[in-house]
Amino acid sequence: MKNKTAFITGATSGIGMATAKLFAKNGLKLILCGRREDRLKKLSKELSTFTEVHTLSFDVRNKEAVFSAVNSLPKQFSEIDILINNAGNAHGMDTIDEGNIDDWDAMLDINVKGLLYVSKAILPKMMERKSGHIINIGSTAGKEVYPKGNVYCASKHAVDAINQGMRLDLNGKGIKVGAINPGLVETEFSEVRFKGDSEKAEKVYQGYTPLKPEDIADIIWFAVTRPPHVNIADLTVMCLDQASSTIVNKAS
Ligand code: NDP
Ligand code: 8X3
Repeated sequence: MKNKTAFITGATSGIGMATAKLFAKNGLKLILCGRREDRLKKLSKELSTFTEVHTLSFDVRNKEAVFSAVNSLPKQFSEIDILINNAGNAHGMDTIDEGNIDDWDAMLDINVKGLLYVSKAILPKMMERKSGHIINIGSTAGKEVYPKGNVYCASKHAVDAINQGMRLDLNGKGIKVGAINPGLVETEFSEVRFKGDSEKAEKVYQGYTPLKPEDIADIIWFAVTRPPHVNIADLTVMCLDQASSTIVNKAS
């Protein structure tokens, strides 16, 4: 794995950051992405003791910015072996009649279209080299809809469909495609969903032991370290206290 280069979207927080740290400790060259430049700088400094790091700050919603960022990569970072399509969030949690249209736009533009733009920008070189590995971060929300989850669940169901479609279309091209679908993971996810209302965000994880971002990073690492003929196509993971999108045992 030491000579491989990984491109991680959403590396400034949560699952993406934990994955960046684990990859760095294992010596992968890293391209770390996110909008918050201060965090990218800090992370890059921290991980540069382990490996070479390049940062790209762009909003995945902006297709020109996505393509110009990917096309700006210095030569030593231009051959991407692993793409972790992780950037994304939920915005709001409302019934469909009360939902905020700007939240709907954000979720569909970031979680679905952003993932497509980044993949489209990175795929040509993987196709040329007949080699690559794309991991799409889906969700249990991409397998099952929960009350007030409507559009977030739709965006993650779309990730599930895109993951399947990518795998079909890239079959025979030497490129692995797979999804990791986490259940509840304690990250900044709920802070973002509830627009900075920390009390509401904390309540999501009260009374049970949620997954940690490092748990998902471990699974991503497992997926990328399988032998060449093995592709983890679709993996769903929940914490022990969670049985489905709606059933979480809060009495542990
Ligand atoms: P965090 O909020 O901790 O991290 C989200 C990351 O996405 C940040 O690095 C953020 O960077 C980036 N991001 C968000 N919007 C944009 C944008 N417009 N352009 C570029 N980057 C963006 O959440 P998680 O780590 O939990 O989420 C990561 C992924 O995991 C998401 O796809 C989420 O849907 C999925 N997931 C999360 C679960 C959970 O319970 N936490 C469960 C299942 C799936 P920045 O703000 O700097 O741009
Ligand atoms: C994040 C998990 O259950 O909050 O995708 O939708 S959930």
